[in-house]
Amino acid sequence: MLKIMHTGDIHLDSAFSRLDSRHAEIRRNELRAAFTSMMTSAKMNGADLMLIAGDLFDSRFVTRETAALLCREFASFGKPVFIAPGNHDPAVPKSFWFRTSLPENVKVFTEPELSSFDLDELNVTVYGWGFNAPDLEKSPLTGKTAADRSRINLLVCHCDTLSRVSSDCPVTDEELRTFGADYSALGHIHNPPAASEDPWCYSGCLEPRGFDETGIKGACMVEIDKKDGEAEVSVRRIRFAKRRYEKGVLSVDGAASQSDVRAAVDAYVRHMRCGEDTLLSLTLTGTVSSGLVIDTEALADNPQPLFLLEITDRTIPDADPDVLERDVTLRGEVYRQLKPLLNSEDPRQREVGLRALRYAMSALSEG
Ligand SMILES: [Mn+2]
Repeated sequence: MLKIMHTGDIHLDSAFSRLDSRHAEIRRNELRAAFTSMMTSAKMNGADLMLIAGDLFDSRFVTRETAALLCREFASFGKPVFIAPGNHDPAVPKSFWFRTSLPENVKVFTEPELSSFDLDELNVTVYGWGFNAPDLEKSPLTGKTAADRSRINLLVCHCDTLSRVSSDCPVTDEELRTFGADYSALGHIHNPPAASEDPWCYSGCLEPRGFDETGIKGACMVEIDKKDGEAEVSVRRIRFAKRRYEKGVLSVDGAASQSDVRAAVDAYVRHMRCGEDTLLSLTLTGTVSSGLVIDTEALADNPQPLFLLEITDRTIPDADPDVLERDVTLRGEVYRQLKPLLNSEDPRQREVGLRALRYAMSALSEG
């Protein structure tokens, strides 16, 4: 039984620039901690080797701290580690891959053509390639097949199987099938598609970095049993991410005050069992009292028990257009002035109109 830890898209040293400096600093440390947890798990689970399918780093700039951490962790793992650089960390001249002396057990695919390493004591051949520029337009797998079917053949690479015109190494399912690896460890797609019967898989990112990477993230523990040329492969996903990003839509229909909205948000957070590991982006919808201006910043400030809360207000003020149209007071006049905006084809213009109407109704209701 061969055990493999398959990871990728770790994006170490990401800036997390959408967060404020305090949260960004926490997240940068957590990203390194997720990497360390993954390495510890590989050791504890008795992995025979590790495949890192690209984008280990977010860019070509690697901090000294991170470089030291990698060397330490890889050396302590002690088993073979294969790395296939991706579009974020290509093996360009003077990059980390050529500047750093990595422990002996680490092998890096620095060429954009298919090559391989043999591990005779495991009867394994590891195939792969690496980006040597930010773009890789041609599939290195075209017309290739794994040479010796009596061995366990593995492939590790950063590629895009979802688009045939990708500049991030387009590879087709057919090419993977024809190549015939017993397992292909892929990187690039951060939200991996649902598991299929095919012997290849995207690990997904190790730690999510934005609201486009929702759900639980981690790496794959792969087990391969090969007898008489037939491989049995099982893939288990393990969570290593310290945090999760979630998106939600909450109707606050009928809310008349900021405290009504706050109560609804609190109830939602409890109901969804979101805790301190969660960064939540919540969109408020529904029809609310026409004088209510929801203070989204106040709601997002100190968002216990969440790590971070972002609120988008998409509610509609409860104002009857027919009544306002005939209203001879200032309220009616404001409405008639804002009507072109409120009925605009452009959703941005409509939003401006709605917001203006809310502020006006709020001001007028307070006399
Ligand atoms: Mn990536």
